[in-house]
Amino acid sequence: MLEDFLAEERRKVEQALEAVLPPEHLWPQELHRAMRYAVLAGGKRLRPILFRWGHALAGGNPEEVTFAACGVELIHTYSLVHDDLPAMDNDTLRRGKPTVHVVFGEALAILAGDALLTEGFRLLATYPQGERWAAGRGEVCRLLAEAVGSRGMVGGQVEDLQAMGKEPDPQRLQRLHLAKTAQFLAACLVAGAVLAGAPAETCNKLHRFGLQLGLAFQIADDLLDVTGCTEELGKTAGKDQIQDKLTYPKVYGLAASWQALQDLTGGLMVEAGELDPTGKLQALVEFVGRRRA
Ligand code: GRG
Repeated sequence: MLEDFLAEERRKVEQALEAVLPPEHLWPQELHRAMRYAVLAGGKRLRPILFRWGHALAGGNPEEVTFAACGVELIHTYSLVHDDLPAMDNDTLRRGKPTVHVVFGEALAILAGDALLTEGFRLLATYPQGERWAAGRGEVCRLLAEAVGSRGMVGGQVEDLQAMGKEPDPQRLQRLHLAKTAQFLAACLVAGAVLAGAPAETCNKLHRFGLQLGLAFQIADDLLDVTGCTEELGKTAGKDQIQDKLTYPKVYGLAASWQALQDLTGGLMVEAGELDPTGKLQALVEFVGRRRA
């Protein structure tokens, strides 16, 4: 049931991504090829799925927000393309394929990332179409801009780079994980709910839940970097240790990090059951807790 639900969600998102991405035969062809290569290379599609489920939980029809949800996947993919650049993590493998700068060159990778970020916000500002969604679209753009800007993901990326090689610091780690990963995931869930006209109380509840889910997601990511293999992850394993990144295992060790992940997902399962009696949010929590890639 869990696998079927997530597979079906992914299928719908992939289909919509295919439709919203600029076609390769249109000028500028090389840029569009790079954008499509990055986005259609695969990935879990967790952020658009959270967006759709935030909408469903607040009483909306998720099919109405799929194009908007594609916006967050484009924004996410821009961050991966830029993160892999030589000036940042300098990685050659992502989603099981050579990274964008390896295939298209560094300049085009920078520009493809820029275009994906811009196009992502264009989708959020455009969909769903129609006057009755206008206020919701504006609010969604605002809250996502906050989550991925200097006080969110980009700030987290700066902290990530600056914390390399420094002493383990639990407070800094928490701030880094919240900013780099959790705020964006939480904002995706809330954005869907905002488009369904959810009251502030519901949005706040989903935001708190999304932040915890984001922390669990990032702890799992830190653990997978140590325990996963490159083939399964689709990206180079063991890089955090090589680059001496500030991670959960670095601060707490492996056993305590596993325990923290179990504790967090245990609490999230209970909350997810309360927020969503259909069990689909619980399916997402379970996926985050036991993912292998
Ligand atoms: C370059 C502005 C800028 C930000 C980069 C997202 C990010 C910040 C860096 C990527 C590296 C990383 C470990 C980030 C933490 C968030 C995270 C685990 C991203 C990977 O997301 P997944 O696992 O990727 O959802 P897929 O490929 O499944 O979509």
